[in-house]
Amino acid sequence: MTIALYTYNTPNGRKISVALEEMGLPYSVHVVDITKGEQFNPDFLAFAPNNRIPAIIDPDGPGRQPITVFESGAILYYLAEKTGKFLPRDLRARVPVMEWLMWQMGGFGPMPGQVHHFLMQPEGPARDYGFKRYHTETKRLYGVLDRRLAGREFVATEGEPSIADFAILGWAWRHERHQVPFDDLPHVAAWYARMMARPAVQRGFAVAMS
Ligand SMILES: N[C@@H](CCC(=O)N[C@@H](CS)C(=O)NCC(=O)O)C(=O)O
Repeated sequence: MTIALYTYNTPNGRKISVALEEMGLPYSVHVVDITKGEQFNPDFLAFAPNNRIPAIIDPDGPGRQPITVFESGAILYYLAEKTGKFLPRDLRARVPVMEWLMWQMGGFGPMPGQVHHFLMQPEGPARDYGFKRYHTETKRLYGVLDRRLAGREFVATEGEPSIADFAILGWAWRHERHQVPFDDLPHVAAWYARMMARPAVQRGFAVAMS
């Protein structure tokens, strides 16, 4: 049965279209235009109470009953559990995936997101302060990621990516917008190229959302 994906052309939205493509799950795309305030539509808020994309409705959830899921990290976890893909069953192997998924959700998303916000502000001391603070923190996070990826193919698994890679990729996709070139991040650059070369990832980023 087809999963309904409520989304928009943003890092958090792209994480889920990438994951759905990688998992080979059928899905329909329902664009929520957040530039027009559609995230406040009561029909959307009924299952996405934080008025943010992405969210999904799976008509074939646990017990073959429908389920709704909001928060991109929770959606990735749900889809991985549903399909048995991109999240190891073994607890020791699963822990690093959850560590790096939480690392993304808690920092490598909120911090570059603030860079995007301050870049849109009128020039002045407030913009400069906000940009410097969040850009510095964003660059620190990229450094953490680069050190983690040294000698590794994927962030938290070996042989194939995990949901943590999909989560992080969504934000790395916007590295030019938050002004972090990969020149001094060789391991991030190699991982990014590796991930972007995957046909399913390309399909996930190509899904029309406007
Ligand atoms: N923690 C949430 C963040 C979702 C989020 O911030 N979504 C943005 C687009 S990337 C949004 O819907 N913004 C709408 C708004 O700010 O009103 C998640 O990972 O799902």
